[in-house]
Amino acid sequence: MRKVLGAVTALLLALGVATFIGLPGATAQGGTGTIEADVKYNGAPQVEKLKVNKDTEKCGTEAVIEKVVVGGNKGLTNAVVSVPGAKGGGGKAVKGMIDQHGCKFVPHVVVMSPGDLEIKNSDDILHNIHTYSTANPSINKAQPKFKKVMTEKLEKPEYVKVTCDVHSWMLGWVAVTPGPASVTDKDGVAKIENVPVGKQTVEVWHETLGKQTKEVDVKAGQATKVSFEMKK
Ligand SMILES: [Cu+2]
Repeated sequence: MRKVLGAVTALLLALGVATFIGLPGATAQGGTGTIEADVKYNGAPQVEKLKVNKDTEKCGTEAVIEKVVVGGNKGLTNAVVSVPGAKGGGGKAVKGMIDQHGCKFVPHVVVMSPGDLEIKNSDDILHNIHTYSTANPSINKAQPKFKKVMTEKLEKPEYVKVTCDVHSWMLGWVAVTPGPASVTDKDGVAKIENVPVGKQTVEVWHETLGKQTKEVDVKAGQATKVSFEMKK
């Protein structure tokens, strides 16, 4: 009996020490960490320019369609970085919001949790919202100038293309992601907070360069860095 008690005490002590100094394999404490993704593109930017002759007082006379935006140090802008498997982590649901402003969808790429997408019209002219999707029902609705805000539902994870049938050049994307997500900035960097600790798959998606995934190991209260290089 004494031997058994001794062994149990030793085991408890070892576990206690392991937990205290945070050894790998110590009792899981849960918690969340941050992922810092760095997305690069080793190619030329792709920008199209178009003459505009409709609603020019709001739209201007030239439309700039930014398909691939590359910043300093080859950073790729407008890529969605997400952790699709991290459902129900420390993250909160994110409501989608897109604005038809200056005859552009602002922001060009928006991320949201499955649920409501709020569509604004701050132009005081007629716009339309037309989505191209497979998992979600398609939306094709006029948004007259007096309709400042419309709310639509996108319940299923998907990358949804958004256009306006009134202004053919208008193009935006809505990323409906089950887990936490973020969009890369002008340097190609995206930070995702509140990712549950442990092995996670990070997904990067870009409207013209496709998708890539990588595995990371997220540690509590720490930033885990991951780099991607998108190809044509
Ligand atoms: Cu429009």
